[in-house]
Amino acid sequence: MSLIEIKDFIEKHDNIAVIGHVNPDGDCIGSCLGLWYLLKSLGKNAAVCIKTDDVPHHLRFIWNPLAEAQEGQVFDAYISVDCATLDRLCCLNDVFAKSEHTACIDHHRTNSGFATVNAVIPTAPAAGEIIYSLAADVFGIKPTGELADAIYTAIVSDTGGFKYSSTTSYTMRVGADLLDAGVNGTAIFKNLFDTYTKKQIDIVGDITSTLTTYFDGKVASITVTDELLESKGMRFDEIDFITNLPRSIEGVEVGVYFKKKSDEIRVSLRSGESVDVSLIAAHFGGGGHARAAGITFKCGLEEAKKLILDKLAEVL
Ligand SMILES: [Mn+2]
Repeated sequence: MSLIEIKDFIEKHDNIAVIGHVNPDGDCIGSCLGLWYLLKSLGKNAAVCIKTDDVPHHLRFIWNPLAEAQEGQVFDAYISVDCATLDRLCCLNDVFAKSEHTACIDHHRTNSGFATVNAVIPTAPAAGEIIYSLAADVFGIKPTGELADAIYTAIVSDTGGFKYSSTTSYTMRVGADLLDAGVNGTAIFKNLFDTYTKKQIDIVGDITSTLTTYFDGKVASITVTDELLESKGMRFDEIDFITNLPRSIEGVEVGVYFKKKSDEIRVSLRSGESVDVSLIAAHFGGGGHARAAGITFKCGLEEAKKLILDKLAEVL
């Protein structure tokens, strides 16, 4: 299905909920917010179903609390953004599953198209790029101001600053258009990639002390527990910046970040060129992209490590 159908869908409804995924990242926050600004400019009642409290520390600069859905707010349509599966929606899962007025805007290849109207474009490196196309090419609204800032933040986040292999020449043209529209790219880059609290720098030593390599250095892992974070008075989203660290070691094909969070283990996989980690994630019921994917296990840390390392042994 195409973005034209998303346009028809939006035109048919007046009270629209925009829903992101659990553990929202920069693409999720920027894309949901971007769609919200677009819907507002089209005269729609809309809200983003992401709680202001759940917005990660490094994304607070872009978030607009006015976008947050109010308790008991009534909607007649639902659009999921940047979310690969129904059970990863950050809220309203049951309502979404039952409603016939649902749409999905996403770029995850593993997305099965769980809404009534689906625009799943796996060649887009970020959902933000799809929001740009929807605004500029389909609605004829060239993003400016807060809409442009939100989309730029989304794209820069999911492309690692236009550097991942998912970045296309079109992505760069979208970036150029957004800069022409007045986006302060330098400020957004600084907020996303170059601003740390002293606590964040201090904890890096604790985290790198867990660094372990496997399979002749082709795999490297780090492990962070909620006990460590509690002892530092920090939240998991404050250390998102270390996710790519194991993968960045010379010779490493797959970087693994194990997070022990109360009774579950979250695993983030990052790969170089040879391993499609979305297949590994999908094997365990997770999802993501070829170069970046994730899984949640309901088991102990050592068991999760064994499952992942055994699977990696098969594919390396
Ligand atoms: Mn994304």
